[in-house]
Amino acid sequence: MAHHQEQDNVVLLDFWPSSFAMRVKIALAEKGIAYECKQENLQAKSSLLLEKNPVHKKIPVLIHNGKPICESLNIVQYIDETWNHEPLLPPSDPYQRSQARFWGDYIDKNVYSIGHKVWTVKGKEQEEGKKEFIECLKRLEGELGEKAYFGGEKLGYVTWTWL
Ligand SMILES: N[C@@H](CCC(=O)N[C@@H](CS)C(=O)NCC(=O)O)C(=O)O
Repeated sequence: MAHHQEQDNVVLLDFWPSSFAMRVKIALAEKGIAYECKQENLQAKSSLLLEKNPVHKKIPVLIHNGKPICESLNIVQYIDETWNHEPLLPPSDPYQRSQARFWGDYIDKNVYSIGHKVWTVKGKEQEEGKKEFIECLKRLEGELGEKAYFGGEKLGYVTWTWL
């Protein structure tokens, strides 16, 4: 079932290898939203990107009927509130919602920065990075436990992908 409404114009400024953009694409796919995906060249950013995200000048940016929404987790929440079928955040449980946002934030503060460290430095610092990365993955494994997804039986707000 497509949930695209005639009056909705949805554009995503994307960079295909980006994990931040991927979580937005996962949310749009879960909701069945039709959208136009525009690839950015981050070495030569489009004037559309600079206009729609003048603060950070980063992808992903969702442009819904001309209005920009920036920062991937913020975008996922916007998608969840705008197309509220198949909720990603549990609508009736503020505690569960807080936990999902906590782990989304944990991933942003740890997984990306530590992973980046492992790939961009060498020697002792890289070894430290590897240790930190394993600790971080163990922490996430612990939270996931026996559940199919973070937060339970269904895919929700907390997702992460590496290429
Ligand atoms: N906190 C941002 C991070 C987005 C981000 O780091 N985007 C990168 C690509 S993966 C980017 O656009 N970099 C361009 C730049 O920093 O100039 C989010 O969650 O959306």
